[in-house]
Amino acid sequence: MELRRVELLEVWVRLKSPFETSFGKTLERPAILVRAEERGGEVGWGEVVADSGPWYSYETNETAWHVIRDFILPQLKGDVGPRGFPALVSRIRGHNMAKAGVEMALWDLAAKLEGRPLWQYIGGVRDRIASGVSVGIQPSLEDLVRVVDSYVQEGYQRVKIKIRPGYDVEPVRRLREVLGPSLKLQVDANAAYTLSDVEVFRRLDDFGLLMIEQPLGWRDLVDHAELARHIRTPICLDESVADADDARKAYQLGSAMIINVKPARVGGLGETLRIHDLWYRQLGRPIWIGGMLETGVGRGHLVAAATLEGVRYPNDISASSRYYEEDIVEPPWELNRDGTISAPRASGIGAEVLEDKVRSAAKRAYEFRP
Ligand code: OSB
Ligand code: MG
Repeated sequence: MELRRVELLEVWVRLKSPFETSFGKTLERPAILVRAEERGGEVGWGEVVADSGPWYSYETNETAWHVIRDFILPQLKGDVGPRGFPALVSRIRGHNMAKAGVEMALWDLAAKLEGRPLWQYIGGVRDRIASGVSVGIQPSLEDLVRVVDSYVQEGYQRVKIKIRPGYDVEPVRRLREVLGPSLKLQVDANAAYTLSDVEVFRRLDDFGLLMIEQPLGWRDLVDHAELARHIRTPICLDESVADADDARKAYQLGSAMIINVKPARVGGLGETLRIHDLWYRQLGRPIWIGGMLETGVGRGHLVAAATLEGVRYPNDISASSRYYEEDIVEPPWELNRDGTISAPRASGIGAEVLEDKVRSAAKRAYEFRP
């Protein structure tokens, strides 16, 4: 397809409640929305999830704005599509969130041009996805129990809690005591531990967790493989897997049984599909889809990814209302009573962006004409 213009619109969105992890606390986050319009006037949307500081990864909204404006957009001349996009930007090392935001706008656009929901366009196999919730570090264990219980009442199929040194075994023990052994529970350390903490993970083995997400270094594969030899709970990698090649190495080393695939972290839906092909189709191991507190735009892409066959655990894809007072799409993403989110019937990501609202709220904008 031939593009007429591509716009970047940066909005800041405020969370309903602060989201605290081992690397910091988020109250408000930048979202760079990518609006790609082709010659016939059809429009696709993507979202860049890079935060304002380089804490989860080295990318920030500033680095993403720079890399997209100065290096990615100039490549979008002539006939471009989502499948050919990775080759256009392959000279750019890293900056996967910047690439993903643009790539996903092209996927939404390509699916819309064919009049098909994005999830069907990428080969998804289910029309509802299992929804879990990721719960930040809480001021007290009482707060944690109250917050987790309210999400369980809403119907979320599993709970992930953030942990960090000093806030790990006790929160898990408390949740098991109060909410029982059948709650699907897992923890995410966001790389806050080292191999010298193996005893913490041995103790967590007693609580029947589904998995432990990214316990060790953000780029590490070797130490995770060593840790896996000392504990029973499966290890799930998040930060350490930036592409399908990392996934292959994680398999060869024995670093993980499961991968939390975040389309933004791996550079988009194309690389998501490659990881899925390798990890699930070839190696027979499960994935699930993680989030980065996306607005309704990025969430649409997450929902599409979660319809892939190899997604075998509930996802970090919650309803719009879990994050924001008001979303920037219509309809907002809603949780069904059975703890699922329905994959849309409408074409593309299946939700309309509230464009007037986005334009009037935008802190900055940039327009590229190929
Ligand atoms: O590690 O999965 C993570 C949010 C921001 C940065 C990192 C992570 C998270 C989450 C939230 O856990 C998942 C969601 O979008 O609900
Ligand atoms: Mg994580």
